[in-house]
Amino acid sequence: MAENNNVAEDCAAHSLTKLRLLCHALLGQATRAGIPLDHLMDIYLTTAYGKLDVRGGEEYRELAACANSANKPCRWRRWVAGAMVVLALSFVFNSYSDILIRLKNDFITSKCIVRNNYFVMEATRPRTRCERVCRGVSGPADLSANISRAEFEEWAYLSRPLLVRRGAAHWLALDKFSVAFFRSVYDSIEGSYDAVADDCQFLPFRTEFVDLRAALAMHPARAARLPGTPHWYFGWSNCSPGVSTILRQLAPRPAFLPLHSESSALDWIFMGSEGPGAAWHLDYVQRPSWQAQISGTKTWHFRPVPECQQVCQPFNVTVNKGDIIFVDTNQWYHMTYIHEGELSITIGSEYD
Ligand SMILES: O=C(O)CCC(=O)C(=O)O
Repeated sequence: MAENNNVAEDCAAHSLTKLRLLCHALLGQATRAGIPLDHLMDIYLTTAYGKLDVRGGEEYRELAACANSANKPCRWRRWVAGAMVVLALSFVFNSYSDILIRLKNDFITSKCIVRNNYFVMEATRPRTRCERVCRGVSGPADLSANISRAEFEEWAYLSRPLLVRRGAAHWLALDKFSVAFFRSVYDSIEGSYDAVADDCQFLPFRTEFVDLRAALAMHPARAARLPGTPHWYFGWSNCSPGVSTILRQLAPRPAFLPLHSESSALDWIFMGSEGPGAAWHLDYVQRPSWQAQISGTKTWHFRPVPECQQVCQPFNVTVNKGDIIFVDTNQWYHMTYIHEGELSITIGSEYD
C-alpha cells in the first residue's frame, strides 16, 4: 500500500519522517554490528545533550548526531511559532487586561464570574405584566392629598405611576432643605459622609463631584446657580442614622402609606439646577418608591419596558413643590428634567 503523502507540510510531520528514516537506518546498522539498542540510545542521548559518550563508535556517533539533527531545519520555525504565540498572548492580555483583571477581582471578592451590570440585570429581570402595569395608562393616577390609607392601598401596588398633589405641602422640609442645610447637617454629624461613602450611594450624574462631601462643598456661586456657573445635579442615599433622624422630622413618610408597609430606612435625595436630571434607565431595586418634591419643578418622562411597547405608551408628568409622586422604577423606564426657577430638591424612599 502506498504511504499516505497527503500530509500537511508542517514542522512536526517533517521532523518525524526524517527521524523515523534515520532511526530505521541506525537500527539496521547497529543490529548488523551487534550493538544493543540501549547502548545506541545512550549514544543518541549523550550526543543530543552535547556530551560525547566514548562507548559509541565514531560511526554510530555520527549516526546518532544525524538523528539528533533531524529536527534542526525546523527549529527556527518552532522559535518563530513560539514568538508569535507569545506576541499574540501579550496582545490579548494588553487589549483585555482591564477586563481580565476585573474578572479576576470580581471572582476573588464576590465569587462571581461576572459583576452585576445593566446587561446582566436586564437579561435576568422578571417580565413585566403589561396588562396590569401599563395597558391603557397615559398618565399618572391623580389622587387627593386627603386619601385614606385604605383607599391608597388599592393603588399602592399596581405599579402604575401615582401623583398626590400637595401631599407634602405641609412638611417642614419645604422651608429648610437647601445645599447649605445639608452641608451643615452632614458637617455636624461625625462619620456621616463616611457612612454615605462606605454603605450608601452617591450619584454624580453629569458633574465632576466624586462624593457627597465634594458636592456639598461646591462654590457658593455655583450652589446659588448664578449665571455663568455650570449646571449641577446629583443624588445620594443616606446611611447615617443621625442624619436620617433629622431628615425624617422634617420630611416624614407619607401619612397614607399602608400601615403594614415598613418604611425603608434609606432616604434618597436628589437636587440640582435647571437642565437634565437622571438619564433614561430602569431600576433593579426591591420595591416601588415615593418621592416628594420639596422645592422646584421636575418633569418625569416614562416609557414602558420593551415587552410592553406594543400595548403601552410613553408619557410625562410634571411634579411641583409639595407634590408626591409614586413610581415603580423597576417597571418603567424613566428620566428626569429640572425646570427653570427654584432649585429642585426631592426626598424619597422605597415602600412595601
Ligand atoms: O429624581 C430624579 O431625578 C431621578 C430619580 C430616579 O431616577 C430614581 O429614583 O430611580
